[in-house]
Amino acid sequence: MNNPEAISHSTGRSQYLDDIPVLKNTLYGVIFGSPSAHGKITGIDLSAALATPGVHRIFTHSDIPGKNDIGGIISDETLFAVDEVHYRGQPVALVVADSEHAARKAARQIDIKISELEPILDPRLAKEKGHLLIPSRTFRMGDVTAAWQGCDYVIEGRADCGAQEHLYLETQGAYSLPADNGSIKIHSSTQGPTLVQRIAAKVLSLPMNRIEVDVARLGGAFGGKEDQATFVAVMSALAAMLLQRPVKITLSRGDDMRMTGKRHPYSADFRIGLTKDYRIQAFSSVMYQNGGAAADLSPAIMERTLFHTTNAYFIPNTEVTVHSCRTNLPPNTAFRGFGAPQGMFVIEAAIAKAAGELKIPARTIQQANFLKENDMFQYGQVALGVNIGKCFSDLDREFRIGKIEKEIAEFNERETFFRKGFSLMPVCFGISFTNTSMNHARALVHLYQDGSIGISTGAVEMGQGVNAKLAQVAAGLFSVDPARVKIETTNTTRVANTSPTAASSGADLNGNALLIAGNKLVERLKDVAGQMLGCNPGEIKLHEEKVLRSGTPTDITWEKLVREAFLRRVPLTENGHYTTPVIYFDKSKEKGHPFAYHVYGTAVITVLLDCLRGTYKIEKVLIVHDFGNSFNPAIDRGQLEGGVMQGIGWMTMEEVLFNSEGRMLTDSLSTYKVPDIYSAPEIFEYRALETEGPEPALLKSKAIGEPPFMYGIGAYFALHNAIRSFNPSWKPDFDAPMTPEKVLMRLYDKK
Ligand code: LUZ
Ligand code: MOS
Repeated sequence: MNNPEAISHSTGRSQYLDDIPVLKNTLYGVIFGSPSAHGKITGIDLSAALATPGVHRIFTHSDIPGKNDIGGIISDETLFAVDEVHYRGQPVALVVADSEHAARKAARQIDIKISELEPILDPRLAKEKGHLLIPSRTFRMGDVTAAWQGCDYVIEGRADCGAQEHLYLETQGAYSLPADNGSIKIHSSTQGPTLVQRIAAKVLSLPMNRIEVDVARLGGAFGGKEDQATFVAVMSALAAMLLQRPVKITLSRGDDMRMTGKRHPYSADFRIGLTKDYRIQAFSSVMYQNGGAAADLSPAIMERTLFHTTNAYFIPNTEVTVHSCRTNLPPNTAFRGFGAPQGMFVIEAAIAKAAGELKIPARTIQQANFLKENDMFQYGQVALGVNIGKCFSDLDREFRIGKIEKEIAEFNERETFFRKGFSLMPVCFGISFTNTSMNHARALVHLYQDGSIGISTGAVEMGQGVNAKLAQVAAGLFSVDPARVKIETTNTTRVANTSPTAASSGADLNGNALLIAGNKLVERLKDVAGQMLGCNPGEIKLHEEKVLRSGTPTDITWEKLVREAFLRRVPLTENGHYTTPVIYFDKSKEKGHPFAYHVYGTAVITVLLDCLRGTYKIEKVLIVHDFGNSFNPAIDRGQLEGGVMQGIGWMTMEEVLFNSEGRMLTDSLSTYKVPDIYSAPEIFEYRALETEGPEPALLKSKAIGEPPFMYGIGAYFALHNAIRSFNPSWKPDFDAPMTPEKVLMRLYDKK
């Protein structure tokens, strides 16, 4: 089934937040952000701004009726700054006016006096000064200290990777309406409607039932709207409540880029120990996560890093510590992969460094250490259904890895100013929210008396196709035409207490809840059909819009059956509640079974490097991916291809830069380069690994949102290898992204 929304998206008929018709007394908000990265507010003069034509009111922290606290995990973040500012762009005030233009003009008139303090931007420096967002955590297995002695080679190094801008096409926004009796309705572009509801309730001092959050769909999110849609939504709700008028806020692209957090940059020291036959005996690392000025989701992201530091390898002795460092940057946040890509970059860098020193291909080490069935992860979970070896051998069989390497070696031998590079990138990614208590979902299913179907779940459609998947599941369940199914908006009054649509688990969690609700209705309809036909309901089957009795079609159609059930006063609404089985985690021991299953895959990436210019082309991306038993290959393909390109962007060209005062230098698309059609590989081929798929995955079709992102890490190491081939005297470092400038410097670095 293709995505039924594809046509309405591409013809502009799908409604996004900005397409909601506005009421005529709507006001518009513009956020005034701190002009300084760190300082004390010594004065703020709003008079000129308030005198600007069209301005209604300017809100600051003193207007908040409830708590000035928007922290999702820990309470360390305000909606509006009080007496200190901790990053440039930190919201200080909200200007509300007749038009966005007037509000923006007024915001420029706000006169704020700040006594400057020194900004800290480097996570290592922050750690040195004791600025941590939360206590550091360490995951251990075996005994690294003892293990180093048994290693034939011990190699040390450092790896750094940069931030990444989400660049969702639709910027952050919200539209809030005063509703009956002091209630507020918020249309929000959020991945987490319940989070918006909960935080709005806290700030507005209302019970949660007075706040309704509705989400039609998002124009992209990638994690950027898991937590950071909230402040915009809560500000519009606050203004709507206090002014008793509808208030809309849509961030400009520049404000969005400057004010919101990004993927966390990490800086890590590593040590890796190998035996003569290239078995990794020990790995240790200390990682400095650049968290920005408040915790946001950093604690959970730190945790997912710790879960993914050995990627798809078995390493018997490991010890990894992550420090979550508080710096004067916007609070960094969720981004596709959620800390796992950063962890995987470090182990891949360690392997690349070891390979370089031992003068062997990295692939030799990678292959010698692939995870096997029943191996234990460093967090205590026993690996079951391990497919990494099979992904690799299929990849080799399909695409002849040895032949690709040989062609590259010959090319590099022959050419003067061009080099090619090769890398292998295995991926093992755990599926489930690492926080066990978030792994649950509900679905509400209505059968209408004409046979049409309305479905509400907690899943938010953000372009990933979850609505299409849910419609397909429902159509399969009732055996009806998918056109009968409507997936409703995600709304806190219909489905409450939801987890954000995140962690690649939107389809698994909400789809399984839908199956539970739907199957209850199917049983009920079979009873009705049994009564109508005077037979045992066990003989009844619903098949392609018809009722079958013992396999033979009857004259009862789907429509007739539903109508009859209605007339017989049978309830045609059901609710389903799903919780992921088995999973748990004990934080006091840092051990448990946090993931329902893992997604595996292996990629080969090759690049062509122009050694005069430092420019390059991604030539080939070849993948064998473990989709499980994919029930929608079209949507899964979109996620795979998009994820890989986004990963390649992070590793090769997307560079978020701040100056020493904490001012963002890359706040527009002329200074921040994302992959475009010209960056796409000339050859992009993938195969689906043939497997059954695990039970907890929706219809055994594995989660697809995040895992493919990490194949993109291979692009970095392919470039790394091409540079090494041109400049053998280069002392390799690991500092992503590998932009053309950095490539050029390394091609001629003779130190
Ligand atoms: N969000 C979250 C996530 O709250 N917990 C997670 O484990 C997670 N993983 C990936 C992406 N978002
Ligand atoms: Mo996410 S990084 O919101 O799954």
